[in-house]
Amino acid sequence: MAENKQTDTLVFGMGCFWSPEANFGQLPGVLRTRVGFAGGTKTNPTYRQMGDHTETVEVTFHADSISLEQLLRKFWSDHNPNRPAYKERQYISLLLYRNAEQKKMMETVKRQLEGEMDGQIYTEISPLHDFTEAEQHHQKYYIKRFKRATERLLSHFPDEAAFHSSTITARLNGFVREYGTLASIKQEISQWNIPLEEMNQLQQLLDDLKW
Ligand code: MHO
Repeated sequence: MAENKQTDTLVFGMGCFWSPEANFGQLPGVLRTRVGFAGGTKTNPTYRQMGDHTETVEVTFHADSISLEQLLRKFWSDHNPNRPAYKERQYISLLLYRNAEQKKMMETVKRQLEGEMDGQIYTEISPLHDFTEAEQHHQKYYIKRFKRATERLLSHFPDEAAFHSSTITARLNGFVREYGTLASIKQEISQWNIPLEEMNQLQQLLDDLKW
């Protein structure tokens, strides 16, 4: 996907980070995703020792293709923020704003939804300080269940980090989790602003992958 359009990022927690990475990664307008730990104070958190941090997803998106408001509405419609927190803060419903504009939009949409459902939404809205990327095996967790396809895809990237941060990996990670279809990914790719040769290679690759 073209990188030259303006991008924005949103960091949120809505339970185990594997699924929301797949769910948001399949959305047209989303450029890349990664999972990590945020919202707490512990330095250098890891999966085994995340301290007071929460499992979160960082979504980078083209704001003129998908709006922050759309993402926030999806965030609230796709999990239950009323669920009591367990395992301390690991799985809380959490929105982390990067600036005053994001904070305002989060509070506005939350208020609107509370009005619509006539109830309280227990989502914490806090400032984003640090986002620590989770261990590599947690990135694009679902696609890696498909070992042959992953190896095939990986061979098209210079390294694992490039594979993890690519748009096509985000889409396919959603597809294998049954968010979105291969047909819709192929259709979307046909609109991408990339050189024809690259486009043909990508479409061929999608046809060749065995799931
Ligand atoms: N251990 C749980 C959650 C993993 S998630 C990265 C599971 O296997 O589903 O917290």
